[in-house]
Amino acid sequence: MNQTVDFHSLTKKDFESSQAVRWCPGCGDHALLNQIQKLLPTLGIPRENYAFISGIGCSSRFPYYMETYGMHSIHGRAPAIASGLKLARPELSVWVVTGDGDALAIGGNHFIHAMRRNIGIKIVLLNNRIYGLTKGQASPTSEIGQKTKTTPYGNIDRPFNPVAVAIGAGATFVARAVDTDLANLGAILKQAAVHEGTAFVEVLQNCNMFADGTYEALTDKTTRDDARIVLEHGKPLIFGKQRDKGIRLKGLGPEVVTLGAPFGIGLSFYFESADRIYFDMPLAGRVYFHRVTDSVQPARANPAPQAISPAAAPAQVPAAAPAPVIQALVAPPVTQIPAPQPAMATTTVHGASTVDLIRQAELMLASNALSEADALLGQARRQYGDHPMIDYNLAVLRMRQGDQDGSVRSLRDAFEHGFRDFSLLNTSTEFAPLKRDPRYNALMDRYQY
Ligand SMILES: Cc1ncc(C[n+]2csc(CCOP(=O)(O)OP(=O)(O)O)c2C)c(N)n1
Ligand code: SF4
Ligand SMILES: [Mg+2]
Repeated sequence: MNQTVDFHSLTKKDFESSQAVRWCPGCGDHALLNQIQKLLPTLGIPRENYAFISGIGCSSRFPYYMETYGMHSIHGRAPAIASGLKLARPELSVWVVTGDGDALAIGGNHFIHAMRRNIGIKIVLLNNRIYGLTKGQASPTSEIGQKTKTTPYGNIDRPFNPVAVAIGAGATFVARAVDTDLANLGAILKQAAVHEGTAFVEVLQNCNMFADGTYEALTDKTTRDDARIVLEHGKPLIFGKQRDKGIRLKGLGPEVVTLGAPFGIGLSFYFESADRIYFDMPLAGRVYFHRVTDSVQPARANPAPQAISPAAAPAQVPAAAPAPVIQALVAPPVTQIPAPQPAMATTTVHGASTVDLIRQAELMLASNALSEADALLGQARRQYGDHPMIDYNLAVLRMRQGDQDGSVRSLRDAFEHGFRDFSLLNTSTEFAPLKRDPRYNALMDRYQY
């Protein structure tokens, strides 16, 4: 590193190394590099107190490009090295930059313990759902059905959700950002930097060489507003291009509703403490809600469970709410689905992956477009064969069609093909009549234990 510069006068340029940046043009990694180089001079930390540690991968080339101390270390082991450094020199700002392969495959064990120990390192995971450096093999975050060099007929493994893994491992700060939304990425990185414990930031990053467009629905102007919820402190969960979508509780599970629509009751949640509340949308219309610590304030329900119009909703933001802090961005899978208009099914299905077909079918179910859902599930079945989520959604569809026998059959197929999401069954109201059917209980007895 060059000579020490007075940290009061540091600029972005002071963090740019002399190394030529060798990522492909258009790679999402550039965005992170830029945002970090912009952020560090604003933190009031001397440059020699920063260290960037990485493993192996395209993303792990990061330390070369930073004019700070750092180490391009061994595959998957960056958290171990960073932990050692942070323990020996707690005054340092120690960052790990890693990839989905580096952090979650070979380095999975180190990653979870770094969260658990909470010693104050900052971990940024560039998740491109692929091994980029080694030219396109499936990673632990590759999607079901994703075609890669190692999965030429489509990936059959369910992907990790890195944020859920981090929460499960006891992380005290988690966030998710998209590489193309620079303002949001920058704001999240700043929050991570000032967080006292270990902070985890997943960056949804496009690899334009080997998994191009994997987050297209999140980044495309025409779909992104309906596909993302930006969690802002003290603000109601409204999203969508028309700002007309919200989240409400259905039974014990949250669901997406259209504000003011006949079936839309309105918002059920406000964020009291965004850094402790996490939403995910692994499949369309289904949202999991987690509290990360016991100290989180209870989510506040809407005063009256009645339809509210989009125009009325902002009035419910507490007047004295602190300045909004963009904390986390939700979630890739749902975003890959176009808005639930039956007409779109025919235009968007062509060439869609099986997982997209299933998600579109779930959206159709959510808007009660039963014949469209049936067609999509049929197409998914022809394309993929047996898949537990095809069966599960067929079971829902059959219930909606009043075909209880068909629903039981589909549910049995779902179990046969590996479906084990019992919490989903327990909380779903779809199967309420079926739960009194002895065949349902027999299935639960057989597969639950
Ligand atoms: C011990 C070891 N095993 C395997 C490899 C080969 N290898 C290099 S990078 C990589 C995966 C990197 O994927 P990811 O972390 O997602 O980084 P990306 O290139 O996508 O940014 C693998 C398997 C290695 N270098 N060392
Ligand atoms: S191969 Fe993919 S991840 Fe690697 S530099 Fe190129 S675009 Fe980025
Ligand atoms: Mg990768």
